[in-house]
Amino acid sequence: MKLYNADLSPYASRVRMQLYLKGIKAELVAVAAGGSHTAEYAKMNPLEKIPTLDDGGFYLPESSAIMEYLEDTHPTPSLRPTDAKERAKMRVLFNIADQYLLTPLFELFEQANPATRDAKKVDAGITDLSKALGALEHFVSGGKYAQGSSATLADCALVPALFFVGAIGPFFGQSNLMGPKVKAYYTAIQTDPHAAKVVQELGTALADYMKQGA
Ligand SMILES: N[C@@H](CCC(=O)N[C@@H](CS)C(=O)NCC(=O)O)C(=O)O
Repeated sequence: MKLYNADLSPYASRVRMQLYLKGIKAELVAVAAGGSHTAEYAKMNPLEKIPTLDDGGFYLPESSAIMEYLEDTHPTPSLRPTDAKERAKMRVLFNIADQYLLTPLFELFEQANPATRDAKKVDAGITDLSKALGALEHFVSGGKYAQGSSATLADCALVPALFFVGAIGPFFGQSNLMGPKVKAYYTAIQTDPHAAKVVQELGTALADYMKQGA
């Protein structure tokens, strides 16, 4: 099995965290910047996005579809709660990371350079991000895992998103955006070696990216 990956991608990072948590040995194939927009890549994934899973010639795009597929094909350990209400809550937490956190984070990332910054876009981004973090504060447990006593797909999505909250906020003088439960959760989840590995990979990839941009 292969995962077409970029260490800095929050979408690929959530799949890597799932692979680590489940002990699935997949080959990580690094896709260079722009590499998803080649004819060869588009044959596997016409959406031209990272990640793509290759399971023996079965090519699957979209991180959430990949993650559900991996749960179906590798059921243990399960990262989906069995209780219907807990499973539904996992999907809410996942969507908060996937849509409500990542959308303003990408918008803010584009405004990182003070020389070309649009103050209105920054204000809108910080407002949306704060609102999403407020919703997360409502739903998250505040313990080691986003919900319950073991890792779920929600943790896989939240860890990369919260890494970017911590990394991007300071560009705009916002180093304290997380509420107390989210902050406690993000600190505690990093005692899980698989989460810590993903945070470390993201940190290295971001440092490399900043060096290239400088
Ligand atoms: N909905 C997709 C989003 C994937 C995505 O946007 N990946 C980014 C990397 S962070 C990408 O491939 N960007 C390349 C581009 O759009 O040119 C998923 O969940 O996999």
